[in-house]
Amino acid sequence: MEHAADPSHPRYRSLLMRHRLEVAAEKGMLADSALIAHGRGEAYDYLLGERTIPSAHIASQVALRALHDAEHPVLSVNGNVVALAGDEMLQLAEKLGCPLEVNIFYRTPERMEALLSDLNERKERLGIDVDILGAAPDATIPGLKGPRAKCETKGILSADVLLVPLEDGDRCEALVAMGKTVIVIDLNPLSRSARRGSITIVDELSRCLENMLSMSTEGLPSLESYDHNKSLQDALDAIVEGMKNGLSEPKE
Ligand code: PTJ
Repeated sequence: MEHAADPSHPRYRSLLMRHRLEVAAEKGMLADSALIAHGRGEAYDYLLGERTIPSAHIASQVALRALHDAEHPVLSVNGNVVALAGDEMLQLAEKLGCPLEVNIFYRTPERMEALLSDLNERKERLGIDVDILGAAPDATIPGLKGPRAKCETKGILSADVLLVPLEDGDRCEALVAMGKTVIVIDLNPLSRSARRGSITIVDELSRCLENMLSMSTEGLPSLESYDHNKSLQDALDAIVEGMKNGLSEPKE
């Protein structure tokens, strides 16, 4: 992936993520509102101190355990997710031995094609063997209307545990209503997805995936030990704390 700025730049990571979105936009992979969604995420990340807070770390451990213990785990990806962390999502799918499904909110045949071919190129470059689903939807998510309901029977429809980063609130609710364990990654602890998900990791997508990829799947905390509301409240508290102390540590 091309680099937007010198790695020594203090805002290098942020610039790199923006650059990845620019490249993906040029390839026709993104929704028109993708950059707005990213900007909202960036704002929350800034307030969280651009770090993985302890409650997010625990939530990601619980999430990895739930995915690892699942009978049929599936990782769902949209345009922003492929652009920002397509490699890491493929690597996580390989680590778990599960499929990845392209499932986008603003669905067009052109975007599906662009995302599937980008993922297939990444898969080849990384030399990993992962099933990439989404090209042949044969089912719909009950309770949702229109193209965003489309999914594959052997993927999202039959999954017992699903990872849905940067997910739309409606779809998250519909998946939970199907009885699935829905793992959300979302920097906004107040979003409908964050609140409605079964497990929510309030962390930046690529940072969270790097953490999950470095974790052993042994000895992780179980879902029973996870307190969803407390985890979200911790994220809000971290934002408030950061705001109170913000000026004592200058940011670039
Ligand atoms: O590719 P599509 O058609 O499925 O569309 C994808 C987007 C993201 C455009 C679509 O799902 C959308 O509009 O999402 P929302 O409703 O704006 O929600 C995105 C959520 O992700 C927001 O709560 C953001 O704070 C959060 N977010 C954005 N960037 C990141 C993030 N969370 C974690 N890491 C990020 N990098």
